[in-house]
Amino acid sequence: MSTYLKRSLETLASRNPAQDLFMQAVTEVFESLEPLLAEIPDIEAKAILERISEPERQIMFRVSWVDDRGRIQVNRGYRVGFSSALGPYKGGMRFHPSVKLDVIKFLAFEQIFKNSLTGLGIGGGKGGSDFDPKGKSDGEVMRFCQAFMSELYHFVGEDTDVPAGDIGVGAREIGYLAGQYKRLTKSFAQGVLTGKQVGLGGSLARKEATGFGAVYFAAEMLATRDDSLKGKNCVVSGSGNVAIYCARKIQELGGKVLAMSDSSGSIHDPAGIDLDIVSALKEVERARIDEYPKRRHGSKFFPEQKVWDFPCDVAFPCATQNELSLDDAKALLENGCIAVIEGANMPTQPEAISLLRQKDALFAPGKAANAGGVAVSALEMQQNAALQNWTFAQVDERLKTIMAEIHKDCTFYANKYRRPDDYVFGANVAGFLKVAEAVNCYGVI
Ligand code: NDP
Ligand code: 2IT
Repeated sequence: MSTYLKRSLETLASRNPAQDLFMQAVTEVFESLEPLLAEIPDIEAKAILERISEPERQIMFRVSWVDDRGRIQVNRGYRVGFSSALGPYKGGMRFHPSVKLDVIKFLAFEQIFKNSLTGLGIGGGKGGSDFDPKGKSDGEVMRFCQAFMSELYHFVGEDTDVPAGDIGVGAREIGYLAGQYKRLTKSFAQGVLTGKQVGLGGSLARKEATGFGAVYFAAEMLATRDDSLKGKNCVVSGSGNVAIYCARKIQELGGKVLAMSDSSGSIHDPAGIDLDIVSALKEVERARIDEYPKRRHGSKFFPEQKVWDFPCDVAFPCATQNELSLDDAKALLENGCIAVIEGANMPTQPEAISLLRQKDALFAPGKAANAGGVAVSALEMQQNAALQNWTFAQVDERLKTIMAEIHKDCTFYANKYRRPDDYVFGANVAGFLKVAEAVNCYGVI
């Protein structure tokens, strides 16, 4: 590793103690940049790595709210505006008990390069809270969202920072957040949040976009080996927004989804998962995945198993970070898996990625493969600004084109630097170069 890279990473680690996820995300990107450093001396001369790895702003705030039993609850809210080099901060908000600054920073950092890859003029940001929506009533979720936005509204705006959903934040939460924003600012300001319900100015196909996009990306990758998803056995981890629409598109393209999961375990259905049941359980009833076998003959729930334990051709991690370990990668490869496509953010551990690459399995990193969600968020911003509503087919067509372009960019840089099929390298370099150029053009700010 070059001394500049080494020094940058060491300084960052000492300045950000106990931020392992953030360091994991930065290390992967920085290591990809090694071959560029000699070629572009300005990266070091203009301190691009130092500037790109220090967030422009980080906001943390108290969120006090009252639960259904009249007790006062206190959570912590976050919003990290990492880079506005390419546009307003853009990225989701995560409500999950595991949320801490480290989580939000790694997500915001990844978002910079993902958003750059979309080519749509959006900077990188992320936010959230350690609030746990599980088991909360609708009224509790609403009061929490209102309290959260009562502080956040000072910092967001359609030209400054445009949040959206992530784990635990879907259209319901975005609606409550938008309502409070409207109440506090006395302005309709549709474009301040994306992922809204269609009736509130949301875009058709936003809900589907991340999952669909990941499968479009998978199709592009497989096509480079004259292959497709048709007839492929697939497993998809998670059963939330990304997982459900990933599984739907796999089925539409002729693949079979054999297993899905939630944090309590996995379901396996040899006849292929019935997504209407999963969707009813998860999107409507907010139930647990172990209910599935009660409604579907021949399927089974496995509390101790991950989806990677079931034989498949293609695997789609769509739940959370670091959910696919080295042992999981070994199990996948032993069972004949030929490709892993990340619907989630950073779900595959670095050692697992190395092994998959060594064994010539195709591997798509989240910042490329799951960029469809934020891309359609940007299309939502465009529709809001132009007071337009595009059809589902129009948005889906744009999404497909964007995913194909991202795939092309990744392979272009992978081939240019003689690292064929290295999508991690291709995505990091393609995403980085646009941001670096913009940072340089602004001068020292
Ligand atoms: P959801 O909240 O809709 O679903 C999350 C799913 O992952 C649930 O099945 C959940 O299970 C499972 N999960 C979450 N945390 C854990 C954990 N710590 N351990 C095990 N399982 C867990 O979120 P999304 O589908 O929106 O997000 C999934 C992933 O995709 C995240 O990594 C997110 O950052 C990423 N992503 C999301 C985008 C979007 O547009 N929503 C865009 C791009 C990436 P349980 O219900 O039991 O907690
Ligand atoms: O990780 C992500 O890209 C998201 N959660 C979606 C962000 C967005 O602004 O739509």
